Amino acid sequence: MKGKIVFEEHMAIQETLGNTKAFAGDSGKWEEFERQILDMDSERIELMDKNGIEFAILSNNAPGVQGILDTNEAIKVARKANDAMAEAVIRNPKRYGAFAALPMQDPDAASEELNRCVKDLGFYGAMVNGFTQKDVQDSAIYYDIPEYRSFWATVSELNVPFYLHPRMQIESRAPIYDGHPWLKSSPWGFAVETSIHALRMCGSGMFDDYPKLKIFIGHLGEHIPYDLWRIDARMEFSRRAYRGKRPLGEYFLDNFLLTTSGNFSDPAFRCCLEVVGIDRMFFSADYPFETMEDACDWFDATQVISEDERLRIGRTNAINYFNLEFLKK
Ligand code: GRE
Ligand code: ZN
Repeated sequence: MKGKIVFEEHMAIQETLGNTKAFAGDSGKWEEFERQILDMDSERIELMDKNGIEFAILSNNAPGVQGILDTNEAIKVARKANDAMAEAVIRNPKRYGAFAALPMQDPDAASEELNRCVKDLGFYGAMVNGFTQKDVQDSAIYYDIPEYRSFWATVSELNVPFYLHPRMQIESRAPIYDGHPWLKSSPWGFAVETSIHALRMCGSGMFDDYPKLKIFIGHLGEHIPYDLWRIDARMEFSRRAYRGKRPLGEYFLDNFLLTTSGNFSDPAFRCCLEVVGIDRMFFSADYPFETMEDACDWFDATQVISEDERLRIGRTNAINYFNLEFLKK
């Protein structure tokens, strides 16, 4: 299929590059990842052309700004990453958009940077790499807590999506993975981290306060669609400190949108379509950690969807959602 649109597609600047290496470093592919994630002009555009991807919304690598302990440093690095994406968009305005990296260490600074990126730079929303560390290595701040309500007010008012991207749990908080570091990163731990964060948001009441919020999660929903029925069913027995006004599954269906990033499985795709419906499904690759070729070869051929549905998930859902009317010309 030609004209596909993708938006879990990572870039890095030197300041954020190193902290991805820890979970991509033993693959033997680091040199390739490094070359590809730093490039926004040549190889990336060639691969987009070759694989029928017309437009990509770029985002900073994980954990990126969320792994920076010093708040002022986080603010500076987020601005720098965002400026680098903005420049890439200026060089190739018909091929790229951008999601803001945000210094979540300080909710007000994050709001300010999101405002700047959306209003001044024309960004389409934010991508944040899971919980944020702050001040000390042993820290993990999740955004469902009351301190972030003013930030969510900004996101809601700007009417842009927030893409919640995985990161790896930090060593001191992950004894359950002892002896199994492979389990802690993208094979499993990424989805554990991200799904817990998403469920915490559902249970926090933040979607009662800001019902228009839209949170993207990738990897076909980070395991949640498969378990959505069970979560609601078992919560009949376990609702202590659940602060949502409605059943959890309703928030998941109303406030979350899913991409296919990094999960090119027909059975999992079928499950998502059945649980959340086609209007909440969007194609994405997860470049450079997945090749565009693998993502597109699967998506272009999967028999789980009709040709009309392929066009919607691969293109028109994104055009409508992000108002990419200029791509229709
Ligand atoms: C991802 O974005 O999904 C990712 C990383 C780093 C390593 C592996 C991976 O950001 O899948
Ligand atoms: Zn990713």
